[in-house]
Amino acid sequence: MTRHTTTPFAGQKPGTSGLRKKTAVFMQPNYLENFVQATFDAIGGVADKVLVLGGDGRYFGAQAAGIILKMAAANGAARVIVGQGAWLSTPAASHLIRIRGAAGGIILSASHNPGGPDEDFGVKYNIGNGGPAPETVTEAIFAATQTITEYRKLDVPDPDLTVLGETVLGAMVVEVVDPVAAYADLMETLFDFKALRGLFHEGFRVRIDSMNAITGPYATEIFERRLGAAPGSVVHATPLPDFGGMHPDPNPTWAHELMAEMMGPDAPDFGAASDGDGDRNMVLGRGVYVSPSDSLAVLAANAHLCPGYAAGLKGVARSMPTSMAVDRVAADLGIDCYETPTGWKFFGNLLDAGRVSLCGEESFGTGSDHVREKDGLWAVLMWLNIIAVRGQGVAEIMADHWERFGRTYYSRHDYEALPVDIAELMLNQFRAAMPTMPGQVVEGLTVAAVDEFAYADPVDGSASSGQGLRVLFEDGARVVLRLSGTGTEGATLRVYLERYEPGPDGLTLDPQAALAPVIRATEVLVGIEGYTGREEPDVIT
Ligand code: G16
Repeated sequence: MTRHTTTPFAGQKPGTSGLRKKTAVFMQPNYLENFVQATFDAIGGVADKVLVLGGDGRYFGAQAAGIILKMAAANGAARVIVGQGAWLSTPAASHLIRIRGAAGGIILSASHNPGGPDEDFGVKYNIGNGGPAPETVTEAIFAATQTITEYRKLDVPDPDLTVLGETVLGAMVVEVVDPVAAYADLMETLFDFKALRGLFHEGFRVRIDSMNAITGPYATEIFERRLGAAPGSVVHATPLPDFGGMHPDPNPTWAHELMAEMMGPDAPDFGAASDGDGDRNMVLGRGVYVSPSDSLAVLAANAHLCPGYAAGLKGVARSMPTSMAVDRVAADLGIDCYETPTGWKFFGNLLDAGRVSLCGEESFGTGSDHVREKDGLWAVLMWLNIIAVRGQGVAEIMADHWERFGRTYYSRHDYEALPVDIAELMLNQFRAAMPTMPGQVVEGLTVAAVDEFAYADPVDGSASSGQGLRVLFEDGARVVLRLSGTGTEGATLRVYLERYEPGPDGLTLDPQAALAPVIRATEVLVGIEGYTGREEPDVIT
């Protein structure tokens, strides 16, 4: 019996990056099955197709993989390539889809959200280019979830995913692969591993915090085995179902152990943290935190020092709320810089069309055309390659960058788990007041323009509206407001703040101090405390 009748669940609408819900929601009978069958139906079925499957090791991941394999078999798939133990980092899954010519892949992860029976789970579908499904596909999936009446699943025991090699499930081949090898090999083609080995041989010290999530095995293989970093350089290196209680979001708040180490006495030369599924990164030097927007700008300015990018960049792209630091680098290099809505899926067309080779977001994501996802360890390797070639530490590289391009002070303030109606009311009131704002002087800043970001994809013309409210001030300062599309509890308000300082003076301020007038002006214009009762953000990046 492979056909099972079912009825729709409300709210199976993919957000910024796939469907994310509390684990218990996903574990209720038919919930995962409905979403997976809707995905298969929305992409025209999976009969005779090859798929990739894996996830970040979080609770319910292996069980979900078993269910999905039995569904793929019942739906007639030819082969599913699955990471051993149902493990694959998101960038590694993207790479496997591409090199194996798969029709697409399913990634089991709620990314940077905590994991465990009381925390979060997620499922996202990536298309044949290796990248997240675009909105046309996610909308078709959502539509299918609303009318679903049956799903297909073989009634057989779960396949064994602990042993490498091929087995047969119904008429489908299940191919269990080493999750790390192909990805680590790809990294060797992009970066100068000989120079990096030299760096470590000379005693360069790193601390790579994998936050008990999926990058542990990847980082251990690449840094400790292939590059000769000291044993123990990778910490929290074993993926655990609940991430050992860590919140695998690589930012100063959640990666506080790494922050303390890097800001403390006898800090290593370089530090980095990854998120649950390995696509995000946070970069630190001894005593220095690098904001993600600055990291993108530094990588763009120095990419040519790495073998895989020696020919120069075709163009760069950033999400709209990401700071404009990379725009200044692009202007200097004479290459295009694209501004897209939040969500890696919006970079896919630009990468496929060869318009850009490097992209990034303020949300700790950077990547290139080597895959179609952001890639945390890739970013770390690029930084180390640049350090090895320039012979400078992170602090010197940052100082040099700001001296050359000026500094874009940047910070994001998050207000988490707000009541949805309050958050929406606040933004609706702001929207209604927008026409009255230009020309107003607030906390010494003059409002130059206010708008709501909309995007027309320059490659296929697809349009996306309602992508963030923007206030531009006359001195070039900016604030952006939007609600997160990745949370699972209430609404998360994100407030993105920036101000440009051309230098040569004023390049070494504390970002919160440098942004104080913009922060005050935002409070006057939006009234966050009045609506929410919150005096402080929950997370500051
Ligand atoms: C996802 C998306 C990113 C996005 C981030 C934050 O990252 O892939 O493109 O910037 O969420 O989105 P939001 O502000 O809507 O929460 P990840 O690492 O969670 O897949």
